[in-house]
Amino acid sequence: MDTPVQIIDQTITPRQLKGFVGFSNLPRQVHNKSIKKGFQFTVMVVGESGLGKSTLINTLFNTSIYPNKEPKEPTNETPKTVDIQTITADIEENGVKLKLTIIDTPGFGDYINNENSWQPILENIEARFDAYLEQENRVNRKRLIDTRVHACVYFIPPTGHSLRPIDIEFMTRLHHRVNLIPVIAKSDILSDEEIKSFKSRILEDIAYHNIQIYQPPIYDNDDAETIQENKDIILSMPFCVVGSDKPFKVGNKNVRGRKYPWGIIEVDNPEHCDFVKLRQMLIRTHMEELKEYTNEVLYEKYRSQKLISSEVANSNDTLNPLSQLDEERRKHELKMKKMEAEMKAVFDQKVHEKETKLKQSEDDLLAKYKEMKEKLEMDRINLQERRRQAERGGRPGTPEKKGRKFFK
Ligand SMILES: Nc1nc2c(ncn2[C@@H]2O[C@H](COP(=O)(O)OP(=O)(O)OP(=O)(O)O)[C@@H](O)[C@H]2O)c(=O)[nH]1
Ligand SMILES: [Mg+2]
Repeated sequence: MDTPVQIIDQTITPRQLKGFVGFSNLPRQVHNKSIKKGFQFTVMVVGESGLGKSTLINTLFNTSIYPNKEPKEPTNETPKTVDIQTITADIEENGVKLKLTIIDTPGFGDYINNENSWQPILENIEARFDAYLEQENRVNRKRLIDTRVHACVYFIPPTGHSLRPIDIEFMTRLHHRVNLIPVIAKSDILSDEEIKSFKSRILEDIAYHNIQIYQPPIYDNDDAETIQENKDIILSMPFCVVGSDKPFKVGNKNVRGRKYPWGIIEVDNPEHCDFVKLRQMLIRTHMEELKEYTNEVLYEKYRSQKLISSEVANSNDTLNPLSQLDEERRKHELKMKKMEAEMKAVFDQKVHEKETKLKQSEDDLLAKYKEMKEKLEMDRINLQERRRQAERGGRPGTPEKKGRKFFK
């Protein structure tokens, strides 16, 4: 006999453990597993040629992910579209492995007509979503390889004015598919004042166009220090960055920076630029957040939009039986109407041909009739003439005599 399920009032009472149980080790277990598997992280860099994309990536990961550039062979050919290049690097720090993928977009904004520069980039991001979706739909989903783009660093040229139409277009087209992190490139060429006003102008433009850039979340249960750190990060956006892998001696320290006649701009000095804050957010504190947001919000939105559109397409294919009958009847009626029209056209054609023929023979008959009539008339005249001659006594040409007597 089954015992009926009892609904028990579940008042949760905190219990004191009498000794060490061990589940506090759970975060460590998860952590160790992730370390063993290694982490995957994919960053995209977008910006015009020469804005320092490759240099910044090398500076961020403190390694030569990008080899030194070979000087380009002069060529008459200019590529017509944005090219997309992928570099993968396995890096390791204190036993933690990171499979880093950098997606570079040389050619963005480099053409006379840059109208659709954003398109191949959006297509690339969506193709990566599709690849993930395809893996999720497989029967064996044990080892999903995540090649989705987790962050897109967008390089704004250091003009000091405001966002250009191409920047606004790019961000508007991409913000619902990727975590956008706008940065002011080569900010060492701008003064502190210029950076301040440029930043606020950019933020105004971003707000005006309802562009969503990545915002690190602030959790109430974080410690005060983390909350302050996150607030500082948010306040510094869009980060003004400087890239350099050249070390210089400052005092007795080696620093990475760019040398000017008046001094050195240090990459890793938060007083000099926001490079440290970008690295903090992208690599040290929010890498997992960026991945989660990509998975739970951006990818989820893409996936459901895709499902809805494929359902609509399917529902057009599979109508219910009644509408299927209706559809068939409609098709049949159309076919009948078409046949009717064709038959009528053939009939009209035939009638027309017959009419033309009849008209022709009517004309022929009329002509024949006329001819015969004329012939008959001639015959009649001839006969009359002969009759008159016969009456005159067979002498043609003799006029009739008056008072002529007949013998009996
Ligand atoms: N002043 C200044 N120059 C920089 C900075 N970052 C890079 N550069 C210089 O700018 C030039 C181009 O840098 P790259 O990193 O190759 O630029 P890129 O955006 O990758 O260029 P493409 O690969 O052609 O798209 C190099 O001479 C760099 O040394 C920076 O922050 N400030
Ligand atoms: Mg480059």
